[in-house]
Amino acid sequence: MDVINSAQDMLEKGMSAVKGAVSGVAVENQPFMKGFIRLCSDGWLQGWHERNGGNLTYRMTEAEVEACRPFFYDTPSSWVNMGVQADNLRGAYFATTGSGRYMRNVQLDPAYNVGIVQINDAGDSWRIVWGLRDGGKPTSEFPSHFMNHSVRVAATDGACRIIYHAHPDNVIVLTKVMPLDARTITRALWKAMTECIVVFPMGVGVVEWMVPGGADIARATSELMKTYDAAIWAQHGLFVSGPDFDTTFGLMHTIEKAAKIHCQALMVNNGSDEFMNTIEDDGLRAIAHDFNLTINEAFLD
Ligand code: 2HA
Ligand code: ZN
Repeated sequence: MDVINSAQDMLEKGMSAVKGAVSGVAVENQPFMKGFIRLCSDGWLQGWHERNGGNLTYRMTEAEVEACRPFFYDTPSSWVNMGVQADNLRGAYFATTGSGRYMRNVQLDPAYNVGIVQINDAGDSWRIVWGLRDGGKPTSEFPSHFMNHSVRVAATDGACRIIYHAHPDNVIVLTKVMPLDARTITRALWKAMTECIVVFPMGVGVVEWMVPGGADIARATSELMKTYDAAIWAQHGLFVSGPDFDTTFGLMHTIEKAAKIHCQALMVNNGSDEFMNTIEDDGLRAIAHDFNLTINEAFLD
């Protein structure tokens, strides 16, 4: 009887997978994946993703996992240990760009350039269940994304779903000419453009130059992401986090625009900040008051 029941069970599961695959919405057309693809294209158009630069991960909801499950591989990849671990991401599913694959190409062929990975019950390994066709792997920065997700999920009561890394020019320029100090760089950005303190009231963290792609830079970045929702990597780029694609892309865009204004103002002023108009600290306090913001007070004089 048991054998018959389990055979019936298997048949039903098989049938529902077939039905889902026939009638369901393809992974590429799921709303979260459309948002994912659009962000990759927008980042490319901004000039932040030369060659295979930059990467994106999205933590899927349970409903999104179920909508995609009929399209998952019958045989997922083997488990790959990440060298980092997170209790609050045990069993999670992430959409991720591929290592060595180009943001520019995501829109043309999502199933080749993007994948879905499942995290194991121990919270320390991934396996590919969809996409990353032809031997692809998750982004080389997956350990950093994973640790940042863990810290931001905890810091935002589960609201954070996205980690986005890009190579925006002007942020990188700032790290070549300014002290690598979160307070100094945040103050320059806040004072470049009035709405910055509204968009990133806690400021921006700064990681000194480090070798990319490993567990060390992952730990250093995630330590900062306990406080900030964005962290600069010196001479490399920027990591941002957020609850949805608009907010996350908007944070990257705003920080880069403020960096550009700061750089250009210095350039047209012959590299000097003498005689430059600025937003005084009391002005920043007044914005915080009127917009009811909790800001990083330690960054004000
Ligand atoms: O090539 O941006 O930091 C992807 C990267 C690595
Ligand atoms: Zn990078």
